[in-house]
Amino acid sequence: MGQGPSKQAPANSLWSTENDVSSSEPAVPDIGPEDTVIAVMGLTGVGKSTFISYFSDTAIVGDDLESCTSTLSIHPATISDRTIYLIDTPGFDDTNRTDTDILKEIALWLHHSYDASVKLAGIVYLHRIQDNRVGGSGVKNIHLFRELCGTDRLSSVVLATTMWDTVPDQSKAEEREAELKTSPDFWAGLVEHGCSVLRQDDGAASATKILEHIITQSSLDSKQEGITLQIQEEIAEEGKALHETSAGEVLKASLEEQQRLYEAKTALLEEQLSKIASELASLQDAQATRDEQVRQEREREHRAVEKREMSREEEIIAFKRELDRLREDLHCTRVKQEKTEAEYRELTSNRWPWNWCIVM
Ligand SMILES: Nc1nc2c(ncn2[C@@H]2O[C@H](COP(=O)(O)OP(=O)(O)O)[C@@H](O)[C@H]2O)c(=O)[nH]1
Ligand SMILES: [Mg+2]
Repeated sequence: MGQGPSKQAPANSLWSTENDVSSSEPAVPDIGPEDTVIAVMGLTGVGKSTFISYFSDTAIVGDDLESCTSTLSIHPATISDRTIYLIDTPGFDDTNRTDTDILKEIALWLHHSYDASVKLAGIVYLHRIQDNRVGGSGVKNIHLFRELCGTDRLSSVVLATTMWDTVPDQSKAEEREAELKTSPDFWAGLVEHGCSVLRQDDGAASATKILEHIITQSSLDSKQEGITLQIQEEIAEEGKALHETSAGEVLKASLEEQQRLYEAKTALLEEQLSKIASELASLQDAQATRDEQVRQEREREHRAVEKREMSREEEIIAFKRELDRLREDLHCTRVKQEKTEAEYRELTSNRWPWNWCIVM
């Protein structure tokens, strides 16, 4: 069914305070005002490329986790013997790109289409039936889409739910679908302004019904004006920069909310960090005090040992002195004794001194 290679749209800057989109290269080559162009939008992984692949062999279907359609691409497709162009748009919540970057690319393409008088015949907005979680990216994406569209001539916009084959409980899924249609947080406003809610639950068959519905709705438009989205008017007619458009405001609010969450988390982490740091400091203080106590205790012990050692040394010295004194005393006594003995021996010897006899 495919009709040649897909066309990649160039990425240009739109997120500036000065609206400089007019200076960018046109991003809609080879499509003219006469062509039927239908954009396929929705969160990453909802099945946009799969939807397009039923009509064109140039669509690249991603696996479950990684985002595959990283840039906007144009796919010639055939439906009921008629050639149309399906625009595969990068989904928000992409693993590799920011939402701002993606909104910028989609807005830029829409702006250039508008400038080149290429009107959208319709939009297929895909949503996973299990993605109604409040606060989840599915809901944020719906808000963005609502603001991207505005409220004008939305009868050829189809909101279609995918992944019906993965829901374990059919009745719960039907409740979710009813909630999507009736809740002002979801699609109620879009339905009020003419969008249809259909199911993409039967592969090529349901996809064909969706496109036929759009083509029929579009042909009912007598002026064949197609859809002019709010974001196209805001940029082209009102000269707004992307962040000043309604969709840009939604993204800005979501980024601000995210920033507030991060700030709160940072404050909490900083508080925990300073608590742990002060606990660590008081532990270190206690450890330093204990170290000082141990050091002082060791010093005291050391001094006591030194003192004991010193008094023992002094005792030894005193003993040595005493010993020396005693030795000296002994020596003197011995000398005296020897003298006395000698004297005694002399006294008691029988020998008379000869001069003594002469004198006698
Ligand atoms: N079970 C189921 N898987 C689907 C359905 N539609 C798409 N997928 C799968 O979901 C994954 C993402 O699809 P893809 O078309 O690349 O999503 P995109 O990011 O929106 O283009 C792929 O593995 C598809 O085969 C569906 O209706 N049911
Ligand atoms: Mg894709």
